[in-house]
Parts: sequence; structure tokens; C-alpha cells
Amino acid sequence: MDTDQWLRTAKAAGAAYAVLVAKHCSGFSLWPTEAHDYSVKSTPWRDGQGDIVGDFISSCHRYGIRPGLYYSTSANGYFQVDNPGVVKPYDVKAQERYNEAVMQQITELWTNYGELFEIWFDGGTLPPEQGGPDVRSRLLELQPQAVCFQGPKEMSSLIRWIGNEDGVAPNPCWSTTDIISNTIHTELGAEEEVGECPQYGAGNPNGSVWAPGEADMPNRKPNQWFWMEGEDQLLYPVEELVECYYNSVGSNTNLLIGMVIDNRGLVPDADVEQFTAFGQEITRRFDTSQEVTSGEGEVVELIFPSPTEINHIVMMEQIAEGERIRSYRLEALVNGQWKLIVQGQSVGHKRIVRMETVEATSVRLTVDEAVAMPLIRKLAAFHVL
Ligand code: IPT
Repeated sequence: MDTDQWLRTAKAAGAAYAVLVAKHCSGFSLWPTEAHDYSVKSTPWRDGQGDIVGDFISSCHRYGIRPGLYYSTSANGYFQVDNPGVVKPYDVKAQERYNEAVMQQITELWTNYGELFEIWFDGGTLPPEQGGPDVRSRLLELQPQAVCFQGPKEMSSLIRWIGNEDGVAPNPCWSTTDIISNTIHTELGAEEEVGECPQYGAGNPNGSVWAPGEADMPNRKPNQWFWMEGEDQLLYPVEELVECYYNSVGSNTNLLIGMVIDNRGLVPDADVEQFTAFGQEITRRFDTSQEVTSGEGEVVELIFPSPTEINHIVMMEQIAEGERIRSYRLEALVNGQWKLIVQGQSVGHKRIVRMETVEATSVRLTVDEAVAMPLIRKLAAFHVL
């Protein structure tokens, strides 16, 4: 196993953060936990002395990638726990034992490996009021700054599931919402019902919780999160990953791509090629703009020194000050005439607009509706060939 190779590959893909699945639904733990024996400790690998979590975190630091850990509390085969984090068939003592094991394990993961950028609660985490472990107190104590995917709703940096594993966010897509997974079980019942609720993916501009979207998808399809021999042909073609980038990052949503590890403990060669080509393609498209500006107010204009061919516009709001835009218009000045390119609603962290090539001398962003003074961190035009 070589976690450096994993992180080198993530870096080549352009990743800013990486999340290791420290324990998936089986319960098998990739670090030598004190909670039970179902872990790397009981394997012949490195004579039971290995620690994949530790290696992963060190490699993240080596490659300048922010580390995150996935630890689901909602399912654990070893304890016969299934969604939403309940021992089945239910037994009070068994549930207590499970809750204690969770507390022990999260304490290990959140104490022994330094500051975590993101913590992933697959399927949310059952709150103590409903018989779950007190994850939120431990988080507030040990990793209060972490971005929590479907985390306890009291956390200050939440990120929500976009509602599918296809790398697609809706448009518009708002950073605020009323619904995150932790509230799902309390307020709405089963997750299936929530799937029907458009707010889950798109958010709500008037929502009470700041929880932008994260679109997770595997790098093999359909839905292949795990490695199996002879399945290289299932890799998403790079063009399709690029399309997912437009549909997620380009729609105010983080993109999280699964990375399988093979029986050598490495990212398979074909996947290294895929991730590297993907990173190169994104750089090729978006590294060099024709022109870029920033500004504030209802109208921000991007002026070219001479008529310039463009076919992409990227907008970003200064989201540290909130997501303020509610509707906007983009126009280009072509042969002395303003031509409407697109009308839209949400911008947020980033909105990427693709358009037919025009030769423009200026691009104008007009904010038609906003809840406060629009702060435009970036307005940039590109010509992607
Ligand atoms: C699904 C969980 O139920 C959901 O809450 C979220 O965590 C999602 O995974 C992340 O991909 S289950 C999956 C089979 C859609």
C-alpha cells in the first residue's frame, strides 16, 4: 500500500481536499481502534501494526491536500446496526454498546490525527434525542471547525448531500436550505420521502441553514465505489467527468469523486490516467481567462481591450458575506449591441456559463434581484477550444 500514490493522484486531479473512508458499513476499521478487534490490527498486514488512517493523513499533508475522514454512524454490520443508526432487531443493551463504541471511535479519529477539514456522516447521524450517540458534543469539543457532511445540524460548517451520486446539482442551487440529513429523521421521516422534496438538492434561498451542496460520485459507473478485478472499462470517460464538473462545481456545489484502491493497495493505473487527464482538462479550460474583474453593486462590467472571442463566463460571489444574488442577467457587447447570453437565479460560490462563441468587447453582469449589495469576487470570460 502506498497512500502517497493515492494523494499524488488526487493532486493531479486538482483536488483541494480528500476524505478517507475510515470505516464503511461493514464496521471494519482501517486504524487500530481500541473499540473492538475488527480492524487492521487483526490482519497480517504489517503484522497488525499498520494504520491506514495515519498514513493517509501524513500523505495529505505531504501533498498539500486538506484531510477529511468518513465515519458513518448510521450503519455498521459488525454491530448489526442499520439506517438510521439503530441496532436491529432493537435491543437496549446492544444499542448502548454500539453508542459507546461510536463515541470511542470518533474520539480516536478526531483526537489522534490532527485537524480535519471535512467529516463525512453518510446518511446523517441519529441525534441523542432519538437514541443515537452524542456525536455533536464530541464534535464541538474536538473538531468544531470541520465541515460536516450531513452532520449534526448545530454545527457551523455544514455541507449537504445533493441528492444523487451522479455528480449533478440542480440549477438554481442555493447554499442555504431548511433540510439536512440530521433533521430528516426527526422532521420528515424516511429519506425516501425527502428524495421527493426538491429542496433537498436545490436548497432554498430563504432557508435557515447555511449548508452548501456536495455532489459525490464514484469514478466508475454505474455506482461502482469499490474496486473489482477486470473492471477498468467501467471508468467514467474524462469528457463525462468534465461534464460533471460543469454540473456541480459550475452550479455552486463541491464535487467529490470516489477513488477505488486495488488489491495492490494502489489507485489502479487506468484510474491514475483518468484522474490526471481530468485535472489537466480542467486546468486547460479554466486556468487562463481572456479577462477577469471583480466588483460590487447591481452592474459589474468586464471590458476587453479589443474584440475578443469568448464562450464561457465564470461568476463567483464573495460568499464569506453570504449568498446575495437572487436573479441575474449576463449580456455581451457584440458589434456595438448588447446581446442577452443567459438569465439565471443562483450564483453563490461559482456559476459556470457555457455559450456559443461570440466576439465581444464587453460582458455585463446585471443583478436584477438581491437581498443585499451584490459582492462579485470574480467575473471572468474564457475561450475554451
Ligand atoms: C446515501 C445516503 O442514504 C444519503 O444520506 C447520502 O449519505 C448518500 O448516500 C451519499 O452518497 S445512500 C446511497 C446508496 C445513495
